[in-house]
Amino acid sequence: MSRLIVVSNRVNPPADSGVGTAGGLAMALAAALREDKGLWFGWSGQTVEQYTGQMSMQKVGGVTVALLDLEEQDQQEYYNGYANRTLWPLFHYRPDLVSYERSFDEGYERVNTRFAETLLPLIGPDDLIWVQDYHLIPLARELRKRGVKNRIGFFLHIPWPARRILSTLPRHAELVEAMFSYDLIGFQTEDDVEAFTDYAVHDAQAVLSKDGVVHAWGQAAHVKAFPIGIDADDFAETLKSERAELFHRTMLKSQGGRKMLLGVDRLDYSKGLEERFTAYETLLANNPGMHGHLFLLQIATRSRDEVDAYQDLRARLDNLSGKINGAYATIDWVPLRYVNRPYRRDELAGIYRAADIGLVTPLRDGMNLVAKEYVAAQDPSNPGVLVLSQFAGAAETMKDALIVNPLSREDVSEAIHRGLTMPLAERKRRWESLFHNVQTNDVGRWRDDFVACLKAADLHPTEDTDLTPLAVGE
Ligand code: GDG
Repeated sequence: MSRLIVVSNRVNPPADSGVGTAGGLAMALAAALREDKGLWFGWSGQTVEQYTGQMSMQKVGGVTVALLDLEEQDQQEYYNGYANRTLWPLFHYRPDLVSYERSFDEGYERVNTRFAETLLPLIGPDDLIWVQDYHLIPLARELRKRGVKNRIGFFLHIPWPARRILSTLPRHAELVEAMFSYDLIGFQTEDDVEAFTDYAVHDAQAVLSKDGVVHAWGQAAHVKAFPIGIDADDFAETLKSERAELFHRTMLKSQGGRKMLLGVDRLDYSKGLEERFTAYETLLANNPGMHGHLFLLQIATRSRDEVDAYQDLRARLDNLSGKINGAYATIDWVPLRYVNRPYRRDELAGIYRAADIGLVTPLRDGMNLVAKEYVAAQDPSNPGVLVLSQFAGAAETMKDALIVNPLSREDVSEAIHRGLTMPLAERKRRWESLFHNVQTNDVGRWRDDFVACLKAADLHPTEDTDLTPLAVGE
């Protein structure tokens, strides 16, 4: 019988669905694998002095996991280097923050080779292999070199950049060529699919055929958008838990009748936190009558501390939050509550429910699950308003949010104002449509759609049939 093998950089299924602090990808994958007889393979997050290629198998939160230790040099060159200093900023449209060194590239190739070699003996003849995210783009190529004929799919959780941005990356063509070892390449949005095919057509003379197959470098891959969602049922259960209710009540008490704006993000420059704080400052400056009647709670958990761009961002945010509170706080009102500690998932659910405005304003984001969690947590009889960046993948489907340009402080400030004064009937109408979307396009559907497409994808390499060229974007 065929199994699903999921491969990702880190393997960290939450031990219990309610209490963990796992990020978007971990939550999504654990939910996808829990009911399957699947296997989750990846880096343990540990480093050893000398790489041995040995892995440990364990069962965590109902999921079988196989973990590989890497070396310190791998962590520096592959994870902190190529993945987080090169690809992450580039794919989030920040070429100014990209640092590229050939050693990063070498580390990236080496780790992908190590993954392939270790995974190889675990692969059964009918297994489906599903590779996650930008850390592992060359993995299918390495597996193919070692004779793997199985269907292999790839899903990119972050945006795919415009081709002019991508072509600033040294050896960009090799990176994209490696993607054609997959049978199926999944993106978060139609926009990403378009950006990818645009590159393939213009820079690699690719030909698109009617069935969504892209042909390039003598290979072919199905390319399609699969917008990721949250585990809506699990979230609804979490919301009913005692701890969620406790946090909801505690929050309401601490609000003391004030309106609460809420941001929940990893502390990352792609999330637009500085711009959000500045927009809030503009709201305060333009609306003195609101002083004392609202506050912004920003939960921003520390992330990728070893990368300098993240340390710099932290310092700037400490400064900015201090400046805003210094200018506007009074003896009994703090306008900005800026919190760096993480909260449990059930605690977070209660906090979301208490918020009048969900502020999700990234400068670029593959999808953004916080937007979906915020909607899922609302009280149907008195829902809050989602203010959502046009540059989050979520904006492609969550059209009933107040969509803003996060780079415009006036735009964001006006949307917050509009949300705070929105009549109940409009809030309900918008929320109902958003909630319907969150419930129907949940993580189960994402998994099922991807796996069904992967099963239906032709075995590699595909025959060059039906090569009717199409215009890009068709
Ligand atoms: C990547 C892509 C894409 C945050 N703080 C706490 C906490 N979180 C959880 C949230 C949410 C998750 O982390 C963040 O997910 P996002 O989707 O917003 O963003 P990334 O981490 O950047 O994820 C993104 C995602 O992959 C999935 O494909 O949507 O675009 O960048 O679930 O709730 N969770 C807990 N405590 C916190 O303090 N427990």
